[in-house]
Formats: sequence, structure tokens, C-alpha cells
Amino acid sequence: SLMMKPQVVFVLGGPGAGKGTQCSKIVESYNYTHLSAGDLLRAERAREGSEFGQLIGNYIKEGKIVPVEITINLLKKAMEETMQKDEKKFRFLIDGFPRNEDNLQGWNNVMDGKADVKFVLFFDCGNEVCIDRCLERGKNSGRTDDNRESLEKRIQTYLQSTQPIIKLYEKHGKVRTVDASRSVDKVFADVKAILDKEG
Ligand code: UP5
Ligand code: MG
Repeated sequence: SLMMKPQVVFVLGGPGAGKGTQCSKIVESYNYTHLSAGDLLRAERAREGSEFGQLIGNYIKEGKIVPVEITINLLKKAMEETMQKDEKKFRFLIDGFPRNEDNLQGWNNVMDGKADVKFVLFFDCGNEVCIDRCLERGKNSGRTDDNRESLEKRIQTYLQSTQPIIKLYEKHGKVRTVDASRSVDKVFADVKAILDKEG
């Protein structure tokens, strides 16, 4: 059948910037499907018989970025399954991806021409606020990377590898930045203004 080309918004920002929280709110009011690359990787880590489970577990705990061949397959499969179930669901928030040069290359290799990246929604939040939020969540999140040691590494990876990707999109006028250090509702008000304008 004639399927729509997926329309993608990349959602980026430091660990704990509020990407997941805001994406959950977006899908309540807008026609988007939320795909968190981190959630997909954690599910793959937990999947019985996964050949990548251990590797993913190690990368996540070390705050390192999993080789894109793994992540892109999970994202592509999730997009395809969503669209096969309901052809009207062709708009995606891809949360926490692309995080580095390898991710970007992998996306371009696999998805170039097959999906349109509309813009990057960037949740801008200071490192201290990010760390505090993740440590607070770590009291009961069960996430293996919500501890001080992993968080230092996640922040380093974000600064070294992910910020340059955001800057690259910025050069092309493709970044919509929100001050994410404020309350959830204030952040979401800005998000709504952006989405209402972008359509
Ligand atoms: N909170 C949220 N918004 C708040 C606000 N405005 N005010 C006060 N509190 C707020 O929020 C984090 C916490 O803060 C929550 O307790 C929330 O209630 C509170 P959340 O919405 O979860 O923030 P988010 O940005 O989604 O934080 P997350 O920890 O998920 O970000 P990361 O980017 O670190 O995690 P992710 O799951 O994307 O990736 C984890 C790891 O997976 C990576 O480190 C990497 O090892 C691996 N990974 C890859 O290798 N490749 C990928 O493509 C993706 C991930
Ligand atoms: Mg998240």
C-alpha cells in the first residue's frame, strides 16, 4: 500500500533534561508516536535471547553510545510496526538519538530518503540540574545509570559527542531550543508554541 513517509522530530538534550517527560506530554495532545532510543535499547537488553543484551548493558552503565547498527534497527523496526498497525501514524518523536557522529551516519545510511527530519527539539538544561534530577530519580528508577559514577560519564559523553551534533543541526537552522531548567508545565508551554507553529 501507499505509505506516508515518516516525519521525524529528533528530541535531544542532556541526561535528565526532560526529553521523556515532555515527549509523554506531547503525545497526549499531538499526533505523534514517541520512540525513545534509550527505552528501545533497555527493552532489547532485557529481551530473552538477544545477542546484544550484555553489550547494551555495558554501554549504558558506562554512559557510552551503543554502535548504531543496533540502535537504528530497533528504531526502524518500531517505526515500521507503528505504521503497519495504523498508516495515519507516520509522525515520530525520536528521543535521545542521534547522539554522535556514528549515530548520524547510521541514520543517513539507512533512512536517507525514507524519512524526513523536520527539526531537532532541543531541551537545554545545565549539567547540575540534569545530574540532580537523575540522582533523585535514581532513588527508585532501577536504572543502572542513575548513579553518580555513570552520570559523570553520561555528561561527558553528552558534552563531547552529542553537543557537536546539535551544533551541526543548528548550522542548518534546524534546532528549536527550549529552556528545560524550568518547571515541567513552563517547558511544555514553550514546546506547544513550537509544535503549533511547525505543524
Ligand atoms: N523531570 C523532568 N522534567 C523536569 C522538570 N522540568 N522539572 C523537574 N523535574 C523534571 O526526566 C528525568 C527526571 O527529571 C525524571 O525523574 C523527571 O520526573 C524529572 P526525563 O524526562 O526522564 O529526562 P530524559 O531527558 O528523558 O532523561 P534520560 O535519563 O532518559 O536521558 P538520557 O539521554 O541520559 O537517557 P536515554 O535513555 O536516552 O539513554 C540512556 C543510555 O542509553 C545512554 O547513556 C546510552 O548509553 C544509551 N543510548 C545509546 O547508546 N544510543 C541511543 O541512541 C540512545 C541511548
Ligand atoms: Mg529519557
